[in-house]
Amino acid sequence: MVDVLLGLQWGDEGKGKIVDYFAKDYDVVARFQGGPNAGHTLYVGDKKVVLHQIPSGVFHANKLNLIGNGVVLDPVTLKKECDTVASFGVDLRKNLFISERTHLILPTHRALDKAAELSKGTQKIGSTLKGISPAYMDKTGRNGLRVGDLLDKNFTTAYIKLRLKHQKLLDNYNFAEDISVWEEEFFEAVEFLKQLNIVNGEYFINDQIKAGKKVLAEGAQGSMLDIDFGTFPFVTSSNTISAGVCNGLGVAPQLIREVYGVTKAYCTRVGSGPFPTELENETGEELRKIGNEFGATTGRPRRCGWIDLVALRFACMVNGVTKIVMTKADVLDAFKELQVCTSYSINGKESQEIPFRLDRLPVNPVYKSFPGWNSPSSEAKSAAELPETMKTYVSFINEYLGVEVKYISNGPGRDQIILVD
Ligand code: 2SA
Ligand code: MG
Repeated sequence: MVDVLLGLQWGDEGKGKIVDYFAKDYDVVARFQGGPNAGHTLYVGDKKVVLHQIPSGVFHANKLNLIGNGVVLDPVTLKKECDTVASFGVDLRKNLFISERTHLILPTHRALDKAAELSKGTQKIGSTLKGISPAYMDKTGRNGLRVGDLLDKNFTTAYIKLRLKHQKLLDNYNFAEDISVWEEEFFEAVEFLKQLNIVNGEYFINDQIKAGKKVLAEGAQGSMLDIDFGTFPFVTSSNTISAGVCNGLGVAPQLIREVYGVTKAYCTRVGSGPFPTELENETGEELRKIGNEFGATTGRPRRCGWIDLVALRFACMVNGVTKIVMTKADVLDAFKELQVCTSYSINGKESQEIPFRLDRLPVNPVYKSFPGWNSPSSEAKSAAELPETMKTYVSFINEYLGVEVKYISNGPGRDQIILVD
């Protein structure tokens, strides 16, 4: 069986910490989409580590970690990440596996990402510039190169052929940067990658499942960034929702059991695009400051706002969420009053549905206000110790969503998470 853990908002819900916490109960942790655009922050002892492509179960001994076919993989970032992880004494040759069907991010993909973003001017998506969209375009355009191709003696020829195609596109964009240094790094990293466990990912995972092993599929970004269901075009290029697990790993839908949806107790977004509950004021700044809301990959300040139940209920629906994990509840400790968005007012009409193009409409969030807990909730060790005001806030959310918050994370520490019954 496979359990899924994914983000319900616009990413950065704190998935890394939660996967790290859940990993002890699983045998395999697998990434099924996204790539080095992800930034999953976790703590090993008191050291902060940000993972981009390696699954967040990697610091647990005897757990296997799979980078699935739905991921786009940059060998350069992977090598750097592997070096970091290895410095903690982890032997990646034993516990990291990579699907041969995983598409590669090439240096020209990064260049194309940059060129395309620049050409969009004020309409830019706010891409992390890691080459994600061009790599997925080459996948669906049936041009891309995959990890398994690295083992073919004709890889360099195939690379040069694709590079020439990319060069024409770059010339169209008048992109003049020299990427030869990136290429040098790339080929060095490729040699490193070839030494890792490259496997047939779909047999690997299904054999594990048949042998009774438990798999945790780790989502990256968030549901509202899904290529199909997110706030298109301000989205990433993969299926971030639970359906992505099936085609990103090669597992059948009936093998999926729990879908854990992670949400912050408030909301953030990094990059461009609609964000109805955004607070472009002091409260928003306070959330950013207290929550340390800066991109884990790019360092960009994240936009902050109140929790949006319209978007959350939509995310629960398309994912089939069975349990909710609420993170960063302690960030709200200092606020006297909290707002919860219960509907959108669009052209004077109230709606509880996500419209076709959220970015083209004047959307006013309708709020219900709650008293804050105004106490240091991060010290609570059990549900009984959580402030009553927090329980009221959570109960309202449970009822609205029709799915219950089962875990509340009240601090960055590995032990700061509370099971709510
Ligand atoms: P891309 O790079 O092409 O996938 O960007 C497209 C949009 O998706 C957003 N996106 C993200 N949003 C939140 N977190 C992400 N990961 C990093 C983090 C981001 C960072 O954990 O903080 O460090 O800035 C992530 N990755 C992609 C992106 O902002 C675009 O809106
Ligand atoms: Mg993140």
